[in-house]
Amino acid sequence: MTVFSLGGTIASTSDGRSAAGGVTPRLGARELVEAVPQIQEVAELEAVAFRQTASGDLTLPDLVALAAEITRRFEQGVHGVVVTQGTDTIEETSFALDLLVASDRPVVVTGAMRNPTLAGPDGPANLLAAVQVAAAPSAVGLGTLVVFNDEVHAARFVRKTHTSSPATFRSVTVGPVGWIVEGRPRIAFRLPALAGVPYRVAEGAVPPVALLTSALGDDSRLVGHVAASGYSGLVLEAFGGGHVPAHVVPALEELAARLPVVLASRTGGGEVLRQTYGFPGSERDLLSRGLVPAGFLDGRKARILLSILLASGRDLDGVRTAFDEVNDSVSLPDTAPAAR
Ligand code: DAS
Repeated sequence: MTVFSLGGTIASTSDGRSAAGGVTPRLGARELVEAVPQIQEVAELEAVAFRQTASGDLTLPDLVALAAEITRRFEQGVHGVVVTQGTDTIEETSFALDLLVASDRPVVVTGAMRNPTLAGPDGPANLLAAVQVAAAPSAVGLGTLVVFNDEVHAARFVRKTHTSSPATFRSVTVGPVGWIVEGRPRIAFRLPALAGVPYRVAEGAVPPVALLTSALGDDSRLVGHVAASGYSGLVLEAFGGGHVPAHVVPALEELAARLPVVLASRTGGGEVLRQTYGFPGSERDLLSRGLVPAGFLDGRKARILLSILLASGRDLDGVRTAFDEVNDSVSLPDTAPAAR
């Protein structure tokens, strides 16, 4: 097994000279692993200090490079990989790895909310649990997972929901796919991996994608500046099931004729509707004007997918198909009424 460290709270300590300066990422994968002797009983490990940063400074090119390293390890026979990093962006990085690593072998991302200088740091327990999951045969074929606070979450659904609680990671739409009890991972249900969708992204070449959120009373004037600002696409986190004020529709239609515009929901749970509401600015209206439905992907995850698709040269049809493929990875029971 290989553990890649990228920084974050799990790796953050003070410089030892003064408590006034706050903690910063200093510990590498080897130090993190050595602090948890129980890990040796689970797996033989290679420890790689890949980046040393706050997770908001990570970039998609960093993740493309990490995915290439992970893929190389799997080709060399490594069974599973653990990535430690800052929690602030785990919901995006884990989904990027889900898309970029085409393998059935487990990739597990974890971190910590309490740094090692505090009472009850959660990093060691999270790291041990992540290694236990990455070593488990039951984790094969599940795609990238986030293991935190003794829960196992699918990267497609998980979000950071609290600024300081160790129970910050939640998957509002589906719940955790499993948990860890007495060191044993229990997988309660299986989501098929996304590994069938091939993405070939050159390191360093990721077109910029804007993310905007609808808000009550906002005139959404930024929509009109997206193309001129050099963005290659837009993800719009709309109200509820995918709704915007009626007066925003012309600007969105105009933009969607030039760039991929993806319609997500700002709610953080469920999926964007397709065929319920008919008012101006409703999901039916917007989809009929060329916007691409994000499905169950929230705005941040939709932005990661759109960025990777544009970086791998997909056109609008290719973008549409890929959003459908990712959503179809979780099958919808066939409950639609028969056509008359
Ligand atoms: N919020 C910190 C963390 O939880 C910092 C970061 O994300 O790098 O790790």
